[in-house]
Amino acid sequence: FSTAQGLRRALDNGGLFIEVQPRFTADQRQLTGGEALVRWRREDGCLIPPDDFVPLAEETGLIQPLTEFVFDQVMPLLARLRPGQRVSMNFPPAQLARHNLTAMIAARLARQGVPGDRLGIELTESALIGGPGLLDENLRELQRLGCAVAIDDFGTGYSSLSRLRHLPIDELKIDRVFIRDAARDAAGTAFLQAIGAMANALNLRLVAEGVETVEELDQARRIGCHEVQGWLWGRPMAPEEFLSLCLDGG
Ligand code: G
Ligand code: G
Ligand code: MN
Ligand code: NA
Repeated sequence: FSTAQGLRRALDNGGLFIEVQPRFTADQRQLTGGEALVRWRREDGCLIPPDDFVPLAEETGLIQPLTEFVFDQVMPLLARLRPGQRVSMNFPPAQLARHNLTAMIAARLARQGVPGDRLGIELTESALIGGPGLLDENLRELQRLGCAVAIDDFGTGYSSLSRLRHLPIDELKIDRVFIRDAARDAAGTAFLQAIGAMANALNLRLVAEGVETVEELDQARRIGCHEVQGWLWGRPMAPEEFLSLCLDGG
């Protein structure tokens, strides 16, 4: 089973790797970039999903080396993207509320010789619980670097609307349960429409997550989602495969 010790060994011995799931414009299906997703291949061969070990990493202090590992994998990809494309990373709130975060990211971008707009930052809505602080400050600085800041899994995390309104963010990624429900019944459709209206009012880009069917794609388009991510158009894949999609122009 998965232990902190096992995860630490994986960090040292190459047991972790990333996949990248592509993102597309909702209307033209043009590739806009992707999302980096970490995976753990345990020594017994089991593939452990991040939902199982990211919380373990957060509890044991391994989240910082894990985040560094993902940076090490993602940064070289950025240099190989087409202009306008970006790869986003997932951050637990605590990792975004660290001192010197922006300086560290700026230095990594400079080392690759790429502009900040190639990197996306995803944070879960639970980050919005609590008052403004270092997190907000960091997000504002990251935006100044050109990084796009997204709220991930939107709709599941009890965020306060007033926080949402004042936070420095660029986009909402609608959790896949709302995309699924919208294609299912009228109440689900109404709910998704409300999310779309709110995002419009707040001037936020909308990304639909977990789009698996044409019906779900239609719903996402109908409420004005700019971008789409999901199995219908692209599963998480090896970074090299993702890069070849990028160069094809998607
Ligand atoms: O495919 P999927 O099972 O990869 O991802 C499940 C969850 O794990 C998502 O909520 C995602 O935010 C989280 N996750 C995936 N990769 C990372 C990562 O590199 N860092 C962190 N902190 N979370 C990740
Ligand atoms: O929480 P976050 O959005 O970062 O996690 C993305 C998760 O959603 C990853 O586990 C990814 O593998 C998964 N995912 C991506 N597209 C789809 C999809 O179309 N259907 C389902 N069921 N999961 C998806
Ligand atoms: Mn995400
Ligand atoms: Na999400």
